[in-house]
Amino acid sequence: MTASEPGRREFLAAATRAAVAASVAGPVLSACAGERRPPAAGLEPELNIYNWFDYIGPDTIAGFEQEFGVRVTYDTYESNEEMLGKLMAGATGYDLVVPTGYQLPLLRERGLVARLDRSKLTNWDNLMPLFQRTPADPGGEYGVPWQWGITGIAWRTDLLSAAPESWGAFLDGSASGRATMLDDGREVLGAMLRYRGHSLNSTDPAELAGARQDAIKAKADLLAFMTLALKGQLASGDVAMAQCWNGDARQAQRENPNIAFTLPREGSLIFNDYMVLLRDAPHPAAATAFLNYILRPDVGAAISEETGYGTPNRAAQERMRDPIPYPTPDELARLEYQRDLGAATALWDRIWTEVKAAA
Ligand code: SPD
Repeated sequence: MTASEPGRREFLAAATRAAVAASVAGPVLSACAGERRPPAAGLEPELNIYNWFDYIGPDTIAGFEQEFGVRVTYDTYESNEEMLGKLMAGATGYDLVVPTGYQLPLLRERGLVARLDRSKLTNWDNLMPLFQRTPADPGGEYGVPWQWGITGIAWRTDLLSAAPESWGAFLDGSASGRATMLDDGREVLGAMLRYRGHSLNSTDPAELAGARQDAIKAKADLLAFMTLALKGQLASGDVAMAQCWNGDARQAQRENPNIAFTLPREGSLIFNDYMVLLRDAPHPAAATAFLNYILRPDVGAAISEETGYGTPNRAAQERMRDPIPYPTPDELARLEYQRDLGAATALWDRIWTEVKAAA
């Protein structure tokens, strides 16, 4: 396997991130040039957010800064494990992070997240009832639903002769040397478990041994395990087929309409990501104001329009020109939420390390 150069999509994404960084690095200015707007009553002057890459609206941060007089520092990550590793390493200074649902109970157990002050989340009822109470957060007490999505296969209709309908496409040479899978053990081993008809949350050592074997076989034929860079590579045609999240596939489609997205017949995962307030958040009032802000219909719609993921916000969904439809009952029957793996996490981590190290 070889690493590959970032494509135009990454270049644009990097340029956008640089522009956001530049816009948030300076003082918050009011309409009168040079005048610093004071923070809204009771808010700290700063806010530190750590979110997934390419997972926010183009004006979400700037709009909040302008209205609330709070300067935002916005950093990004590529996997839940990267984010958790940083949190576990010690105080980060972050106020808000965006874990996937399966991590929420874990973060609670480890005392890393604060209970939300729902009395200040006056826009909470804009959420669809489905998202107000979820298995990951039954009381709706610890996280504001951010976006939902699914994992599937993004592929180039002009480069492959047929749609990849099975996870087996990564094992049968369908796009030899031009395929990528996510650089994420839960995703890769989860897909291989589904391929063999198992739960993507399996903790059975024999089932995991089969997934390990398939993942190593797939790896030998991949261009790379790739997450952030895959959209650009798909758009350029260096990658013809990729394990991909649906929203990222939509983003890539904007650059190249010859990109399609398929839910494999063996099924896959569906995720809800949540924005949570960290227990040691240095700016809890500004963070809570941000949580209420993203629950506004216009703000929620702009996030979903940009990211291509589903909004949990009913009022936002109603405003969208091209809303992402919730999975049909048939699709839902093939989709599974990830769960915390408990004691089996060590086994999964060992197997993923072995897959990454395999020749
Ligand atoms: N570009 C942001 C993608 C966010 C995906 N989060 C959920 C991953 C589930 N494994």
